[in-house]
Amino acid sequence: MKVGIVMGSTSDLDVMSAAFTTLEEFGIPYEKRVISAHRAPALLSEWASTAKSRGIDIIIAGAGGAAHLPGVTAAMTTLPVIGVPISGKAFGGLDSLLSMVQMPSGIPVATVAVNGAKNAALLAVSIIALSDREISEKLDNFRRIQTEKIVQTQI
Ligand code: RP5
Repeated sequence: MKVGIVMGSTSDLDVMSAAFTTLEEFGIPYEKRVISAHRAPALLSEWASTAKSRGIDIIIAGAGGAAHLPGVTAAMTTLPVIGVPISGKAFGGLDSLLSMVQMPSGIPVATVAVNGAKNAALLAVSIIALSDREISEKLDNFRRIQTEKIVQTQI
């Protein structure tokens, strides 16, 4: 199973790199691209419509501002698309969030929190874990360690 990660600009890399590191922790292969829905729509169309045939099972799409990238991607593939709204200089990311979350009925985008690239990757891990016992065990272990850290926290 492979994840496709796409973002609208290199300025999104700081946020989106959390998705790379999380997938790497689980040993999940991924492909990453910078493709703007507005500045390079033909390239996005080609990338999204051929994603399935390249062995991609889940797409994570991050964008800021008028963040149409996840929605447009979802329109061009039936693969699950997880949207990461990225906070820009204005509005604290609310603009990006609303651009993603209010998709028209029939073309869903699973939108995570503003700058929630780590959770986007974990959601992809959960989907992969449904049919991959090894990843499922790694995810259980991740949750166990996370819980132990809280239980052992002294203040
Ligand atoms: C969006 O516009 C990108 O996803 C980015 O978050 C935002 C700003 O892009 P740059 O002007 O920094 O390239 O398309």
